[in-house]
Amino acid sequence: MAVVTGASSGIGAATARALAAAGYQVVLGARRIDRVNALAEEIGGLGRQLDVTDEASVEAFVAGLDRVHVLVNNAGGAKGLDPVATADLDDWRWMWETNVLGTLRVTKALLPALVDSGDGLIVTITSIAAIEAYDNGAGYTSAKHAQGVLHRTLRYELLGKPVRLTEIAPGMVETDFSLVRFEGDQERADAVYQGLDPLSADDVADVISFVATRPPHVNLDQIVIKPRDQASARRNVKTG
Ligand code: 8X3
Repeated sequence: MAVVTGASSGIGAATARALAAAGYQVVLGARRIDRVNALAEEIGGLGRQLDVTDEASVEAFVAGLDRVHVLVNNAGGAKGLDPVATADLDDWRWMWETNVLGTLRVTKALLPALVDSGDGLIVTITSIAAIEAYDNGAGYTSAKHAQGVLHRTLRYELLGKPVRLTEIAPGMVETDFSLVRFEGDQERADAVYQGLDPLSADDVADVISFVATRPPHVNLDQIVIKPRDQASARRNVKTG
């Protein structure tokens, strides 16, 4: 069984599809229950409502999931692109709650089921923002760094237990990521990906499916995946 958070759209939805195609029974979690149910039906999986910022919601989500082979921590995102000098505290709170504490809550709750499976895998979708800092991005880069460190710490703490850990750190992927970051401003979101060839959610899901189908002794620790047109968070074919 594979569990995917943030499975209603983007990388999460594409990953749920890819893991189902690889033969997994997939449990899809997201706040938008109609969307996860529709996708679950399409791929023969199970949709369940999940708000990773809410302890009770996480508890209800994991109830009855006793043996989990794969957990994909995908729920998260960015809000705003502001310099530290004018940082919006609510945006920061949202980013830390979803990316960092959300990953912590779900991972903690499913850890016993992952160990009990005898061959567990935790895939956490961070970002190149978990590795680099960039101007106006501190709310997001700090949250992604923290999420990355949480995940990498577990790699040490679980040594000797039958659980693998893979961090996937994508660069530009065309999903509704920028639409959320810019609060629904479609023009501004589109401009991010115009003039270059970004990754698609399927490109990333393909790699996650590869990771999940390696034999149990093979641990892909960290995978950075960017479009050819992007060399770093701050440099792409448009910026030069
Ligand atoms: C987002 C990475 O390169 O779009 O996680 O800022 S990038």
